[in-house]
Amino acid sequence: RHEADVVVVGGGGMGSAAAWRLAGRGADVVLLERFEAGHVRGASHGASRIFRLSYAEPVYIRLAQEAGRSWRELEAAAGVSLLTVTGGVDHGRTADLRPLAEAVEAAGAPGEWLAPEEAAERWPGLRYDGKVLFHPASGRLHADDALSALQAQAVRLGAVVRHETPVTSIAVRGDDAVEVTAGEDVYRAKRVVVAAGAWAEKLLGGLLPLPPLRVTQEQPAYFAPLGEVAWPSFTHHLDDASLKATGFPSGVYGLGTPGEGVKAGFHGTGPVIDPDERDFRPEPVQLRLLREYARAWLPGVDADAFTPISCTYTTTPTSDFVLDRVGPVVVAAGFSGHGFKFVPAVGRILADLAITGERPDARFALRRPPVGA
Ligand code: PYC
Repeated sequence: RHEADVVVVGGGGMGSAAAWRLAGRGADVVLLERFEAGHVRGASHGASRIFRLSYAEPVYIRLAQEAGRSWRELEAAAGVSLLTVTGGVDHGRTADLRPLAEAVEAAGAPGEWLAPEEAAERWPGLRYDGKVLFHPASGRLHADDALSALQAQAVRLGAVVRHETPVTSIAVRGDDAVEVTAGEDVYRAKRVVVAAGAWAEKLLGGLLPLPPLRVTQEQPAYFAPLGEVAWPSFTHHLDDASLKATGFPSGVYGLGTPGEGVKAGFHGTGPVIDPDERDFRPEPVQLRLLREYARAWLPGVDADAFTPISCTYTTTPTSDFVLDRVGPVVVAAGFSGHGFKFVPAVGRILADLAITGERPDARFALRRPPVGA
């Protein structure tokens, strides 16, 4: 039997950031992660993630702005480089990018329209067919290094991090009492923070009113670059009309990743899976479409030279995150494939929820039964 102020379940980005922020605020924290350090079974592994402030919704812009500052704080504490500003672009001839541009401008974030020729001169690895929205503050996060830094800093501040420790049950014993069982061990704490990624429903389904969470296996790839050119992070908005014309299943994102190649992927189109029954096998239809995409839109890569990547998305119906608390149980779930950039800001929110109960924007609330139901 073990005692702690807070047990964090899940050692991906969100759980690790929660442990860092909680330990920094003086809490006695134990972080339990079911797999080994550096595993690739979740959604926080790999060499790159997009960092961007470019959201149409102010709440996400503010959260990304906070995260940007916190990434720098973590870099300074850990003495590592995690966020590289490369600039980023949104493009797509048929997409209406004006709401995005307006939201970014209203939030005081930098942004600029470029003609397609101008964009092609700056970043010849991409092809453009319309006006391009340029975001100078966007860039690349090193996900693996970020995870190591978060856990190391949490430990430096007094947290205990245990890998290969799968949690089998969570039992609420009172408003300030919860028992977390991992094999033979029972951890008794005032709070539990559950940031279990694809396993959220399995661990919390009976305890909390989670929205439907769709767990998918996604299939991006690293493509071999053809030359030494600069790469922005990019979002190519292929809307319904252009989808019909091209056969591509959705919007495409990507970014240059030194040492690995140019990462590109369709956003949230993979098959629904059980995270305990994944085959990790490259998905041939998605890979074929991705190569066709690269051939058509990424003149800076060899479309036939690529390394497949496998990861999971856990997606809510609105793609909004769930960050909330019921009794002693704090939940972080449903990052819907766009969460990593926000990791340290989410860590702060989870620490607030656990320590003071302060809730973030109502957009992140759990579904609650209607009054009278
Ligand atoms: O945040 O832009 C993003 C993103 C796209 C796909 C994965 N993350």
